[in-house]
Amino acid sequence: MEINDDIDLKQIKTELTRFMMSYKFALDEVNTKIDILKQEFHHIHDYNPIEHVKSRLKTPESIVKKVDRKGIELSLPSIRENIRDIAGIRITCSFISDIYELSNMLQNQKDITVIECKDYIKNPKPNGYKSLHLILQIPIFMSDRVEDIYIEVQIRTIAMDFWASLEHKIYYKYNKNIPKRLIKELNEAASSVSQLDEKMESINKEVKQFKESNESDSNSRELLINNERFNIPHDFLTHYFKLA
Ligand code: 0O2
Repeated sequence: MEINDDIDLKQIKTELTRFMMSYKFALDEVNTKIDILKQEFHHIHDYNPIEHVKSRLKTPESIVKKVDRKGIELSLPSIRENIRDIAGIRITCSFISDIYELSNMLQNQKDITVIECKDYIKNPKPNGYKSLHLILQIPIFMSDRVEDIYIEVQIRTIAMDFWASLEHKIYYKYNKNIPKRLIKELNEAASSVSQLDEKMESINKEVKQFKESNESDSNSRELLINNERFNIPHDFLTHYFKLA
């Protein structure tokens, strides 16, 4: 009996580990994509749109709680299909326009399937919560199989993130029963966040236009890649000018 219990526990542990690993691989893959987009974006726009990226795997305890809450079957295939935020990535951007640009760049990747896009920026939650939520699906190639894995990507500005972190703390401090006065104040803070984001966006737009009109680098015969300067070979230039 004891030996059988051991065998069963071992099997369960192996299955659960394989299950969780597939989400870890999905995180690795999407994090690499985000890093490439960040570098490319930096090169094109000459500034870094991503302030920080945080990824997390939902704990098995928290998965089981959600299974309970949603009333779904407690089996791995059912969890795989119904709990779509086991792998989660939160990207914090500088400006609202960066959020949409980054989201489009991700959505246009060939191996990514967009399952759902919830725009809580255009349609904030009643408490004032703002963020862009994407549920994506990505194939993960393993030694003996390919798994299509769901991953949730939340994209928001620094200001939206500041608000959401505080709201989250308050929500749990008051055990989900936030006093009316605080709800009102949080709502007011959410409006201030939106105003700040709009102001920052318009200042950034103006700075960008100023920079573009003063661009002197476009006539230089150098390339800047990974902070290193490279000369464009003379023959390369004459070849291309001949073709033009
Ligand atoms: P954690 O620990 O962040 O993962 P779902 O329960 O996901 O099936 P729902 O509510 O439609 O259904 O999902 P939605 O709206 O996409 O929100 C999921 C996640 O967004 C939450 O995850 C939070 O991270 C964040 N979020 C949504 N609404 C709020 C809010 O009002 N305030 C804050 N601070 N965050 C919010 P979890 O699962 O709650 O937790």
